[in-house]
Amino acid sequence: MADKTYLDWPFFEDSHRALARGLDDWAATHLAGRTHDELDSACRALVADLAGGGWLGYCVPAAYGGRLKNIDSRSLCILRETLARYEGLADFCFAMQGLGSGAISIAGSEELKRRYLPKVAAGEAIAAFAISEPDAGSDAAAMTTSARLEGSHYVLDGEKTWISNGGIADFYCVFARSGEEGGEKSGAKGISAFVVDADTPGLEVAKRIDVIAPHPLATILFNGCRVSASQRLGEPGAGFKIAMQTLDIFRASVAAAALGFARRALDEALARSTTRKMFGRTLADFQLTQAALADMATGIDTSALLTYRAAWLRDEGLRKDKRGARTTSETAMAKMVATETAQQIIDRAVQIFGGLGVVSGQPVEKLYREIRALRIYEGATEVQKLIIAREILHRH
Ligand code: COS
Repeated sequence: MADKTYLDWPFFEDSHRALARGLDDWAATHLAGRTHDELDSACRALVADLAGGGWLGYCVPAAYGGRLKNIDSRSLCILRETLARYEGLADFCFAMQGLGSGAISIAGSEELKRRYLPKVAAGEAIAAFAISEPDAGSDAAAMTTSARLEGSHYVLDGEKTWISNGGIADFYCVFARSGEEGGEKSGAKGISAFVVDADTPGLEVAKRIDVIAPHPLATILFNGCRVSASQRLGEPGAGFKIAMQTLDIFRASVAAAALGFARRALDEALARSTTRKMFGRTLADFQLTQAALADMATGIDTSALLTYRAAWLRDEGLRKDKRGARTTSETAMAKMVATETAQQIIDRAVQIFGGLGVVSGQPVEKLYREIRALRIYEGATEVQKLIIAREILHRH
């Protein structure tokens, strides 16, 4: 039984506690023990189920079919933490509906918001976020995909890779160089954001990528892909900031997902160590096991404090209508600490399970594969360090 005492912390309101309880009950019925054969159909089914439960409504604002007036970071974190504790793929499907549509919620025109966001909440459209390129991952501003304005349309050319939901998405939020401020050499400037429907001529899913914790992932090619200028998000050249603002919201939820994986690992380790007989005692009677369990529990609380601080700060900023308030460094700290710590916690859980811990299909074996990518995507740990340092040096 996962520890829920953190819900009493002052970061939360009663609505968050009710959300955590309701979701936990739903997940126990709909996700526990769920298995799947074919990845794409499993993801489509999960998106439909998450929509049916009303959970995707937390990915978009209420005016466009969502549950709350603004996207609420603490709710996103509770959702991802709980889903990850039960089933990593469900967490993935939920997270991508949010990340893939976040740029529309932040910067879309009224028309784009009305066209796309209600479908995201209803699970009728699957969303994707397309920023990374073969030579522009951590250095996102090095992107070279171009968006050339021709009359009332932009023409997109280039290659995006590591695109989650690539191949099953109905639309992609694409970041490309529209060149307002001097073409390819202008770094973060001169990048614009667009919503591109998956069936737009010139958009091709070139290659699916298999990873250790399988989820839909692909390389996407744009070849003379014509997109109406009305599909642009925000002003020309505002794309990099829109991308960073989107990541500011969802990075805290990556920390929460890591926390969910870590909590599950501790639960599994507790169950195993209190029942496994060894040398006439149980594993949990040994001080070395107790030391491991103590480190795991402390790591979980450390991560949770940073994660929910970041989420609470962002929600408070919105509540006070301080729209400019950035939580960039707090979010980066949470993402870095929670993902790195979860990796260690899960590794310890595998060790406590011994040989059984590396048997395919065991929960801790699955967690071991699932956690790894979180230390890389949405800004690798090394990038989070750069971001934290940049922010504190800037304040200094
Ligand atoms: N919110 C709003 N604006 C932001 C921002 C944020 N969180 N972060 C940066 N900006 C703005 C800056 O203020 C700057 O604007 P001005 O020139 O008007 O001041 C502009 O964006 C460029 O910022 P910066 O100079 O810091 O850009 P860099 O190219 O140096 O950015 C980092 C470096 C590492 C922060 C960036 O490339 C990054 O986050 N990389 C990781 C990308 C990532 O997560 N990739 C995975 C994608 S999803 S799997």
